Amino acid sequence: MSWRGVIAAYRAFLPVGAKTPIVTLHEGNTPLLFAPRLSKRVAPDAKVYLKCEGLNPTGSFKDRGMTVAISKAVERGAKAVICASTGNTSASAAAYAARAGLACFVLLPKGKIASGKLAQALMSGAQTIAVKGNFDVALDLVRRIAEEHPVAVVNSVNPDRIEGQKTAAFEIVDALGEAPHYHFIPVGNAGNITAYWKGYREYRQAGKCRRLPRMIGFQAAGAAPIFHDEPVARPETVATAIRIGNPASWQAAKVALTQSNGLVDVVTDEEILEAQLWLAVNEGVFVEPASAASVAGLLKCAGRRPHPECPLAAELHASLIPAAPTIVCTVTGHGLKDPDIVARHAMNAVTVRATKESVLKAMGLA
Ligand code: AN7
Repeated sequence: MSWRGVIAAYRAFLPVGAKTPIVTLHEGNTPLLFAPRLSKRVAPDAKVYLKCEGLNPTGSFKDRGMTVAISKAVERGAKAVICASTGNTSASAAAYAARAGLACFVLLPKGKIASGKLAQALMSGAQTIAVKGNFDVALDLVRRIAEEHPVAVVNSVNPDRIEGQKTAAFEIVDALGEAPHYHFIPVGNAGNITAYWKGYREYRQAGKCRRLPRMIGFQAAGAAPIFHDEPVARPETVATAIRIGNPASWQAAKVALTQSNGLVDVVTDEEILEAQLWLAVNEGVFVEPASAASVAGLLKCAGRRPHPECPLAAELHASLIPAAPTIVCTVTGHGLKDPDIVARHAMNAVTVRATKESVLKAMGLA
C-alpha cells in the first residue's frame, strides 16, 4: 500500500473523525537514516540515527502538524488561516492552505527568513507580510488579530499542530521496534519537543514500546530563553528558524524535559555551522542550520572531545548511559531552504576556461 500521509497512517491517535476532510500532501514516512560516521564519533558502540524531516513535502517537519491543523480548520468551516513564522511554518501553511483552497496570511520577521522559505510562501499564493520585528512580535500580532477576526491560527499554539507532529515519534518507534535511549532535537518555539514527548508517551501507553527516551533539546546560544529560564528580547542566530526569544510552548517543553529526565543546552553559531557542514560532507545529509543544532549538540556533549561544561557530557563519560546507546537526532528541515548559507561557509565553485586542460588542472590531475 502506498503511503497516504500521517493522518491515514495514525488516524486512531489523531483528533479526526469520519467527517473530517483530510487535507494531505502525503507528509511523513521520512527516512530514519543510520549515520555510521556520526555514530563512530559518539562512541564505538553507539547507534545514531537521523530522522530526516527535510524530506517532507515542503521540506520540514511542519507538514506533519499542518495536515491536521488545516484539515481541522476546514472541518470547522474556516475560510482563512494565519500564522507567524521564522519560515518553515509559513511554507507549510501556504502549501496546505493552497491545497485546501483556503486564504493564507503569513507574518514573517522582515529580512530574517531564509530565501527558500520565502519563495515557498509566495509561490503558494499566501498573503505574505514582512513585519518590522522578530518572530515573537509577529506571533503576538497573529494572536491579537485572530481574537477579532475569523482567521484560524495554525501556529503550534494550535493543539492540532502538536497532534500531527507527534507522529514522528510513532514512526521512530515503528522503525526501531523500541524508543531510542536519547532523542536530540533543536528547540525554537518548543512545539516539536512537546510533540515528540507526547508521541512517545502515547505510543508506550498503547504498548508499542517499553522505554521512553531522554529528550535533549538544543537552542542557539543567542536565542536560548529556555536554557536561561528567561525570555530573550533580541534573539540572534545564524539559524533563523530558531531565532525565537519567547517560545509559545515553553511550559510544555519544560514538562517534557523534566518528565523525560532530559536536558536543554545551547550551541553556538560556529558549532551549528560546523555540524551542518560535517553532516553534509560525512553523511551526505544537507540540512538547514537550525536542524544542525541537534547534531551540533550531540557533537558537543558526546564523542572524544566533549565540551567540558556540558552536563550531559559529564554523564556520558561517567558511563551512566547504557552500553550501545541508541540515539535519534531530528534534523528538522532541508538544506535547500537556506541556500545563501553557503556564503557563511566561504565556499564557491572554481571557475575555469572551457578546455579539458583547465578542467584537469582544477581536478588536480594536470
Ligand atoms: C528547521 O517556522 O518556529 O521548537 O515559524 O523551522 O517546534 O519551534 C520553525 C521552527 C527547528 C524549531 N528546526 O521547532 C517557524 C518555526 C526548524 C524549524 C525549529 C523550527 P520548534
